[in-house]
Amino acid sequence: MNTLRILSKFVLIALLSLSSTEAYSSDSKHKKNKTIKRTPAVAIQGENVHFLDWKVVQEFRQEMLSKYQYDGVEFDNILKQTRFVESAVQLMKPMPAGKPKNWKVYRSRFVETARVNAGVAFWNRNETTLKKAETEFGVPAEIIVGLIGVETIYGKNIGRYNAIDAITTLAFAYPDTPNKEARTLFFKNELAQLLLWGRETKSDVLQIKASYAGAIGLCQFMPSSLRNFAVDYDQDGHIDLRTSEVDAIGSVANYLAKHGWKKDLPYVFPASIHQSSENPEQSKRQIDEFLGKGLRASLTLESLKPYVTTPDVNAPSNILYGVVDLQNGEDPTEFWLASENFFAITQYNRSYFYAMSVIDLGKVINLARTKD
Ligand SMILES: [Ca+2]
Repeated sequence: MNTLRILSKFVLIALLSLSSTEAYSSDSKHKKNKTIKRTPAVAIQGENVHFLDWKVVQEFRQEMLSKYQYDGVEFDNILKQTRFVESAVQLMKPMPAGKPKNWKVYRSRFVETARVNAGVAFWNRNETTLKKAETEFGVPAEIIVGLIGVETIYGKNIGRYNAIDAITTLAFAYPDTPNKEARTLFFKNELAQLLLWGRETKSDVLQIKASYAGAIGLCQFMPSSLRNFAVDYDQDGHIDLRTSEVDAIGSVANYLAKHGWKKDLPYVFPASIHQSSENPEQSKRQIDEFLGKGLRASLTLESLKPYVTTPDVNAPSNILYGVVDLQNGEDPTEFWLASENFFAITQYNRSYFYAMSVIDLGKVINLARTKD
């Protein structure tokens, strides 16, 4: 859904779950000999810093009033009760350079027994809704189930921050990073969207829970997505991404459909890279150019030849592809040919690892479900 979450997922997991970081350690002897110390609980309550006294907040207030005719009294009332959460700022700081990116390690965190079992249960109790969403939006059940599983393990990790605290803090006190300016604009807009959402739906925004980055509900929508793409799929008169699995399913399907998902289009095919021995530099340049096409499918199978091919004979020749590289630390990089649907998932979170783990988790759950 946004770039920061590529990073935030790692940070959150690293900070909140020592046991999983321990699992990456290849030195199991070391682990046995050492008492595992739990990371201290991250403070999420925050402190009262009188946001209304901040000049930047007053400027934002003026903007809300003039641009959206937002009620000043209401604004003051909400901001008076909004707290500064230092841990949200800390969690936004970039991770120190660590081990090289490793797709297999990343995948193992998301495609694992507990999550697969929870996914099977989720699918079974929402079978009708998932079928309905598939028909209506063209998004297969396995993708929706995979995505909600990767996001929150079906509501288990929904976030315990107050959305307003986290988003306000990040809008006005984003840590000093190279992208601070862009991130500040991003969170200011999300704060505006949250306030507008509250006004439009008569919701008490002080009561909305979120991740430290302000992502809300089973599918972790930012407020702008909540306003623009969430749907009341159980038709009970309001959108509730926190407790309504049906609303979350419809909202994920709608989001993907609005971000380029195409019905019946396959997602990915394994790919082989061919470096020409006659002209290695030229072929490297060509492959790098394919890899540099960004988050979109723009190449035909014909144009990829002879540098990138797939052994899968089912790969349609009349669709467009992008070349995706999944780095595996010291081990060889995996290559895939990805369709527009793969890149639609990257609109949710701009990461190849993320999109591929959504696909893999969904497929594994689908298999586990049909096996029973
Ligand atoms: Ca609803």
